[in-house]
Amino acid sequence: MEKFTRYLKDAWALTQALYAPKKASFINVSLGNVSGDMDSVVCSIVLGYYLTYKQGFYEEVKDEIDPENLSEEQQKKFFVPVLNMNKEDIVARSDIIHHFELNGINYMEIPAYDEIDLRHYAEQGTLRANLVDHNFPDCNQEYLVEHVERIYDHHFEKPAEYPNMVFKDIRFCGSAATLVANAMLNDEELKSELLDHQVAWFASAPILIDTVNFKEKQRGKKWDQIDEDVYKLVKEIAGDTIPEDYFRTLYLKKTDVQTNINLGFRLLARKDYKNYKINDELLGISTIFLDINICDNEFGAENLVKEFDDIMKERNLSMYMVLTHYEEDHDVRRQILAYSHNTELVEKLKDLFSNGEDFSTEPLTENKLNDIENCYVWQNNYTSQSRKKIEPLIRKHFAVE
Ligand SMILES: [Mn+2]
Repeated sequence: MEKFTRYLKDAWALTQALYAPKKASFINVSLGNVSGDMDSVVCSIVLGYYLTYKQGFYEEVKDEIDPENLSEEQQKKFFVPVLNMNKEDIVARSDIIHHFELNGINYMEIPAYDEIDLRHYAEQGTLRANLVDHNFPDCNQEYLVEHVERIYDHHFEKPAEYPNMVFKDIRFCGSAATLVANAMLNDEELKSELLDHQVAWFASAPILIDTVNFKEKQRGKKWDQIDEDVYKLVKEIAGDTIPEDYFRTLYLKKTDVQTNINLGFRLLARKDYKNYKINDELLGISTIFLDINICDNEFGAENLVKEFDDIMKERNLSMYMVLTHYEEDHDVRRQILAYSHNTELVEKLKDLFSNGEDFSTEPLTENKLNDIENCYVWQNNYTSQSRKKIEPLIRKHFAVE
């Protein structure tokens, strides 16, 4: 059996036999960020695979795995990939599902955050966490801090104390997959063994997506030289395995209007979502690939607000926002929605988006969501304003009294 396939099979067998029923005497996890995008999902798997072989798990366990009889020492050498989302939410990621299917990976057999009680293992002191595609745990996962052992990330580094850190590679580039593939490519001992054509193809998807297919205009802003260098090598190994025009295929899977409508707003809200702690308030932001007017027409304003309330309750939010990203006349367009039960908080957001000099917004008066109490929707004419750019502006706005 191919090394990668064997690793995935064993990760699922161990999850069912040991990790999920809290029977493991030790667990190493490889965890992406809570947005659960292609980069995070692919990297948690590829990093887990790499570390498991790197730490010599398969030098000891040569024959078929027998979970019940794995010693603690052996368990310490296995790194289980964990999708940082609830299992049922994976179906919302149409691009990831497509990529998994083409690679022959059954996503239902990749462990998810709600299937393994990491908090339990943290309390027992038998957990080690390897973070990829983020360098600080989500605000609902801060209990992980003292258990973090490795970080591979391409975001701005948050200053933090990690008492058990053994390795980190944090630097600006397009995707965490670049850094994980780079680690494998630089591993003289294992590279030719582990980075076969399937793994190379599997790891290539986030690099393509996050560099926007190496869009020249974004060089130095969204991606860097290392992405280009690593991708060249990865592509050489993957060869013809990578389908023609794969970036476009994945992009369409992610953004196709009908596919997104079919998911329904409940899944859309959870498909590309992040939490932020602003002062003492929790803000949740969903990025969706649909015009908010289409949401209004397809799902109805009343139902949408019910979904806002649901996700706010589920994630303990005091503010909720939706950022849309869609195409019209071959141009990207964006809208902002802000909602809260707390009038004071939502007015503060309204003040920022309506009057802040960093925004060029117009209220979407014809959208029914705008008639709902404490709910505001704007067309945003600055199309570069992603969640990553808006979040610090909100933080700054809330810092001044
Ligand atoms: Mn990333």
